Amino acid sequence: MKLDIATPVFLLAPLAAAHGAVTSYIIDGKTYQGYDGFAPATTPKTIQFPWPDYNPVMTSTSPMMRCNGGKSAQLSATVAAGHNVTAVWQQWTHQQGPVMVWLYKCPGDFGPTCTGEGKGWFKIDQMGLYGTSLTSNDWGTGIVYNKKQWSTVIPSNLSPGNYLIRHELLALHQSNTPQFYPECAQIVVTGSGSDLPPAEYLYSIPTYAPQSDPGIMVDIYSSKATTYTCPAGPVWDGFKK
Ligand SMILES: *[C@@H]1O[C@H](CO)[C@@H](O)[C@H](O)[C@H]1NC(C)=O
Ligand SMILES: [Cu+2]
Repeated sequence: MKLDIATPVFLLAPLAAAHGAVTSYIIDGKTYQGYDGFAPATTPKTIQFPWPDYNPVMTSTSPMMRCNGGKSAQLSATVAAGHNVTAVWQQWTHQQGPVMVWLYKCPGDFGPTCTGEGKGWFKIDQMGLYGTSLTSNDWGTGIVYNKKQWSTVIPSNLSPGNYLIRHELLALHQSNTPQFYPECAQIVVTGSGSDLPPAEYLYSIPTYAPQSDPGIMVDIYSSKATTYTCPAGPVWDGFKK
């Protein structure tokens, strides 16, 4: 390949620095700093699994899909069922594609036995297209673009215990080139609830859907569709009671 010497290096650098990741969480007014993927040597202990950089995961089958590479964190945050977890992105640059928020109930303690293995992931929140044009900014990720935040209610009757919470942005701005941005954190859900979704709402990550899923492999520019269906099905209705 011929080097284009007319392209100054400073114009290339921002491309690498674009995209985004969840960088902190807010629960009941308290901020929990996330992992700093750019200063791993000095990052303090966090509730968030480590992630390498702001770059996307490019295939739904990648091991990076689960938690952007991280496997554990040193801390956890407590949240009462019925309260909100707000994820914060220091930066986010895309406006087409869904937001999906997932939970995974640990069999016991956090750590090596709670890395999100097996068919235990379920959605508690999602927003795809809320308008009628795929090329518009009327998407969940468009809201994240504007607010740099996403708030999700922990279902009020959710069974208490140790959970991983996984925030996933699926960017669809490049035709048939989906970009996934998943990050995970450790939360302790309190309360006296007993709900967990039935088996048909549980997924392994990877792979909750093939790369060919119509909610993943999308050309928003040539598609005539006026609706969009998130991959991996709906949020369980039982949570909305
Ligand atoms: C909790 O999150 C929901 C969903 O985004 C939002 O409607 C609600 O205003 C939030 N509540 C608080 C107290 O922030
Ligand atoms: Cu990007």
